[in-house]
Amino acid sequence: MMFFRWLVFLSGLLGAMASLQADETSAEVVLVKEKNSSYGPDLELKVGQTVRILNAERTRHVTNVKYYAQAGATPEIVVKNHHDHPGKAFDFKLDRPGLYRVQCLLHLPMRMNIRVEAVSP
Ligand SMILES: [Cu+2]
Repeated sequence: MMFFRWLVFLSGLLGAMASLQADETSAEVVLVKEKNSSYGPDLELKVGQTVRILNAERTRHVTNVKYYAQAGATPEIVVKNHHDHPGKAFDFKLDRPGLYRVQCLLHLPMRMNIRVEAVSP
């Protein structure tokens, strides 16, 4: 009986550790799939997270990412004319709070905003 309880405790502990690891990984890297010439809905993320853009269709895309520290600020180029080949992915890191605008050069309606919040200490 004692052994059985110990086993239940141990498997619960291992399960908790496994889910913690999975959460940490998924929190750091956020997957955005290019599909139907769209990046999907706008996102709200945190400083330190990485965006992974995966071209999940056969069409080629050319991604530009601009960073705005605040509304009306001069944009800063984060990703310039990245050729997104079908089946391939690339990453960029959200290293500051503000707005990141993702835009495809080939399909002008194809765009997405990522609002990035500072991480509270
Ligand atoms: Cu495109």
